Amino acid sequence: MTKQWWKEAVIYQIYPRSFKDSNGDGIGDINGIISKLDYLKELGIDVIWLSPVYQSPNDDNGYDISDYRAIMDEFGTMADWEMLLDEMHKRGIKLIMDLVVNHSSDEHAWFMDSRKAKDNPYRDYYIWREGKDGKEPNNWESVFSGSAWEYDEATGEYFLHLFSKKQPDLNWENPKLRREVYDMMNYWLEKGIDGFRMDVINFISKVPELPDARIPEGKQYAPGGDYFMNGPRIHEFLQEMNKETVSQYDVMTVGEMPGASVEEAKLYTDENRHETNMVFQFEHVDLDAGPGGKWDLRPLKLADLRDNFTKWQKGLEEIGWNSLYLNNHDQPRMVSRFGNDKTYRVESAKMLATFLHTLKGTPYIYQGEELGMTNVRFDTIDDYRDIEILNMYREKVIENGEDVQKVMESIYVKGRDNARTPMQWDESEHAGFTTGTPWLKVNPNFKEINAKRATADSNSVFHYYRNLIQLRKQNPIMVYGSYDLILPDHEQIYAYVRRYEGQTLLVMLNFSSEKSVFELPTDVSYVDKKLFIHNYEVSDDESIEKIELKPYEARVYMLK
Ligand code: TEU
Ligand code: CA
Repeated sequence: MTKQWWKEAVIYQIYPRSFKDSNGDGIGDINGIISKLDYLKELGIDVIWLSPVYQSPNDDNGYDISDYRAIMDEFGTMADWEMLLDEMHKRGIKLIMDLVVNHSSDEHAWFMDSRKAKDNPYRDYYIWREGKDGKEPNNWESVFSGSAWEYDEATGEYFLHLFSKKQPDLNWENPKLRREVYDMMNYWLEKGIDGFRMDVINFISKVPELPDARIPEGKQYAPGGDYFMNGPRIHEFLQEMNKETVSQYDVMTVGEMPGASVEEAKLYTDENRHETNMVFQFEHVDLDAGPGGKWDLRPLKLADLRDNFTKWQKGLEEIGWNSLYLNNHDQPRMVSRFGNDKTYRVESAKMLATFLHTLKGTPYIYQGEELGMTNVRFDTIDDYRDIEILNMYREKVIENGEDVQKVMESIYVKGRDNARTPMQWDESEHAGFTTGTPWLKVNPNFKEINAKRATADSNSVFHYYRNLIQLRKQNPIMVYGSYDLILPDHEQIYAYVRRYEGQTLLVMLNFSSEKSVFELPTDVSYVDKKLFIHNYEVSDDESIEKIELKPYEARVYMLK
C-alpha cells in the first residue's frame, strides 16, 4: 500500500453546465468556473473532476462528444480552458478531465464517415451488424430506454448504442480506434492535466458474439450487462491504455464501472497491474432499487448500506483503493437520499460528510453537496431536461400508459436532474447562477440554501466540510488507517474504528431521526480520548461508554 497524492486528496466534481454562467446565456461556462476558484480554494479541495467540456451537440449534456480536441462553444474557447488550468494550478488545485470513449457523438467526423458505406475506412470504428429476422441484431436494452440498436437506412445495417441513439459505441476491438483514443489522451496530458475520470470504461470490451440476454418479465428488451460489463478483454485494454498514456505522467485515473464487483475492482485498482488507480462502483447506489431497476423504488436499509460499505472497505483494504461518493451528476442529492432533507437537513448532511471523509479511500464532493443542496420536485415533466428521464417518461407514460404520478414520484426520488439544478450561489434571482434564463430551473429553496449564506455562517455545512478537509491533511489515520466495523447489528447507528500507528479513530453515526444509544464495545480500549469531529454541541468530558446520540448525530473521537 504505497502513499500517493491522489489517496490524500479530496476531489470536487463540477458539472459545468450547472456551475456558474458568466455571459448570461443561462448555461454554465469555463469563465464562470474561473470566477469561483477562490470559493473552492476556501473549501480546501485539492482536485477538480470536470465533467465533459468538449465539442458536443448535448444530447446527453456533453457525454456525446463530436470533437475530443475542441471546447464546446457554449462553454467557451480553448484559450478559456488554458486559463482555467493555469488559474487552478496557481492555486494548487489539480484538474482531471472526463474521458468518454465507450462511445462518441453521432456527429463526430468518425461516425459521419463510418455510416457512409460498409467499406468506409472508419466503418469499423463503430459496431455495425445486420438485422436478425427483420429485427435488431440482439435484444439488448439501452440504458436510456428502448433498443440498444439503431437502424441506418444508408447501409441497411444497425449500429450499437448502449446509451442514446446519438451515442454510438466505439469498437475497441479495432486497434486503429484504440490508437486514436491514446493519441487524444496524450494530447490532453501534454497540456498538463492531472488525470482522467473514465466514463463507463468497463463497458468498452463486449463479448464478441454480442449474444442475446434474458428478457425480464413484461419487458421488451434485456439489460445486456452480462455481455458488455467487465468484458473478456477489459484488463488487456486498460493495461494497454495505461502503458500508452498515463504511465508516462504523474497523474491519476478513476474508472466509472457500473456492475463492477469488489473482486473485479481489486484487479482494476491493484497498483501492480497498472490499470486504474480507483473505481466508481455502483453497488451502494443500487441498494434502493427493486428488481425492475433504478425507477423501481425500494426503501434503503441501514444494514444493507453498512454491509456493502464494509465489504468494499475490507475488500480493498490491502490491495487497490476505494473512491468514496454518495452522489454525482447521475445520482439524486445525497442529503435527500441517505439523510433527511426536511427536518434534519443540516445535521444529516454533516453526518453523511463525516461518513464519507472518515472511511478509507478518496472522498468526492459533488458541486452543492457542501451546501446541503437537496432534490427538486418540478410540477411537470416539461421542466425536466435529462434524456434518461425524458426517454423513460415517454416509454412508461406515453407509450405504455403508466400512472403519471407514480412515474413523477420515481423521477423525484431518482432522476438525474435532481443533481443538475444550478449551483445556488446567493439569494438573487436564479440563485446568482445566471443573469439570463437558466437552462434548467433553479431549486426554489435557493434563498435558504446558498453559498453566500453558508460561507458567512461558521456553523454551516460548508464550514463543516472545510474542517473535515483540513483534518484529513493533518491526520494520516484518516487516509491510511485500517477499517473495522463495530456494532454490526445496530438498527440506527453505523460505527467503526480506524487504526494507524497506535492511534484509533472511533466513528459513531446515527443514520436515523430517532435518538439512539451507542454502547462502546469492550474490545475498544483506550487510555485517552479526544473529541475529533462532531455535528452537535458536545462537552469534551462526556463519557463514551454509553452515549445517547441525537437524530443524525455524528461523533468522532481520537483514542490513544
Ligand atoms: O454514466 C454511466 C451510467 O451508467 C449512468 O448513466 C447511470 O447508470 C445512470 O445514469 C443512472 O441513472 C456515465 C455518465 O456519468 C452519464 O452522465 C452518461 O449519461 C453515461 O455515462 C453515458 O455517457
Ligand atoms: Ca454561459
